[in-house]
This record gives sequence, C-alpha cells and structure tokens, in this order.
Amino acid sequence: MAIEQTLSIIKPDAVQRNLEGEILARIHRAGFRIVAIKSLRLTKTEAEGFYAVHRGKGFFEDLTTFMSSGKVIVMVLEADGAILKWRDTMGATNPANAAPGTIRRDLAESIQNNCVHGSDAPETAAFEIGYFFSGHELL
Ligand code: 3AN
Repeated sequence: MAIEQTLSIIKPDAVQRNLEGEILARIHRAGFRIVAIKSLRLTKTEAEGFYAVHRGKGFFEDLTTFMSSGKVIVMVLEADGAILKWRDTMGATNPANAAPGTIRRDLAESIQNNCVHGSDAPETAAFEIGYFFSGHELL
C-alpha cells in the first residue's frame, strides 16, 4: 500500500466532552503519524464550504450549525493507506452501525454528533487538507 495523507477532525461534541486525549491516543495506537494539527473554531460559512458536497441535503443546516458550534481539532494523518485506515478506525457514520472498538461505536452519541471526521477518497483528502493547511505546514 502507498503512504497517504487524510484529513481528520475531532468534532465539537468530542472537544466539548474532553475526548481529545482519548482520540489522539487511538490515532497513535492505530499507527498514524500526525503531520499537522491545529485547534480552531469554524464560522458557519467555513463549515458550509467544507461540507459543500452535502449542500441541499436535509441534514446540511443542522450539520453546519453543529460544526461551527465550538472548537474543533483539525489534523493531517499519514500512514500506509491512511484514508481507509482512518475510516476503519472511526467506524460507520451512524454509531449504532459502527463496529465494536471503533471511535464512533465507543464514544459517539448520534449520527450527527459522531466525534470525528475523515476524508472518504484521495480527491476529497486533497481538497480537505488544502482547506485547512498550507504547504509549509505539511513538511
Ligand atoms: P462520514 O463523516 O462518515 O464520511 P458523511 O460524509 O456521509 O459521513 O456525512 C458527513 C457528516 O454529516 C457526518 N459525519 C455526520 O456528522 C453528518 N450526517 C451524515 N448523515 C447524516 C444524517 N442522516 N443525519 C444527520 N447527520 C448526518
């Protein structure tokens, strides 16, 4: 497998519940390198831009309000096959359907407040990493 980078977010629900440390520990245990990391609060417009692919869906308004409701931790993770590997570590979008031992199964409260985000394909990862990080932050 090739070394890849993926964009990961610890969402406002998890930060609000002080779960950053638990999630970072799982990231390291799973074998990712954290290439870049920052803490920030998205504006509503920035959240809408990030989730532009979901514009028009029923959950778009609530999702972007939620994602701009508090601080998030944004990271670039690197590993062999990082995109799929991080999605496996997160578990399914709906925590009720997520496999045992995954972050969402163990920690998430609902399909919206599901603690973490991960890119779903190489093109999405490139867009999402560029949304938050400049080239010099990824050295
Ligand atoms: P994932 O984050 O697993 O890739 P996406 O990209 O389908 O899932 O959805 C983006 C985010 O939108 C999810 N992480 C979740 O917070 C929210 N979401 C997705 N589907 C729903 C839904 N049916 N109802 C409420 N929120 C949803």
